[in-house]
Amino acid sequence: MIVRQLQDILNTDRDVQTETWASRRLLLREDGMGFSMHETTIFAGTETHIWYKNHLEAVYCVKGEGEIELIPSGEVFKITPGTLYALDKHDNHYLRATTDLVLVCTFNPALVGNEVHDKDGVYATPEQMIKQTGEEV
Ligand code: 9YT
Repeated sequence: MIVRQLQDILNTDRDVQTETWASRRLLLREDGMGFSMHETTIFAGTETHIWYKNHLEAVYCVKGEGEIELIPSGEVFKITPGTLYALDKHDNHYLRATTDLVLVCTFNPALVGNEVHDKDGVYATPEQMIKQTGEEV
């Protein structure tokens, strides 16, 4: 059984920071669950372009306010506490935070470690990540 506290992973390799978000990776591929689970804060006033071509992601909002705009349709969905969205079609989108947005995010396949978006908003595949870090598949 795995029991972990958010405070135990802050400021470790599982605490990944970018200009627009901080992602605390509570479960990763090495934990063997078949998915990863993160607590992610999207910083107030930011816009992030995201396109998970290699992953499915489900997101549950626990705090804050924001929106998603789908590309290219321009359809907008509000995000408030209690909202779940699932990118079941690898949906290309902008994520905007009006206030700090606290989200619980799950990824299938599980993230390997310190994935960040490339210029197109994509995370590398587990195989590409493992090649970069030299870890076993
Ligand atoms: C909602 C979303 O995808 N935000 C970007 C960060 C990502 N959730 C992560 O790596 O935790």
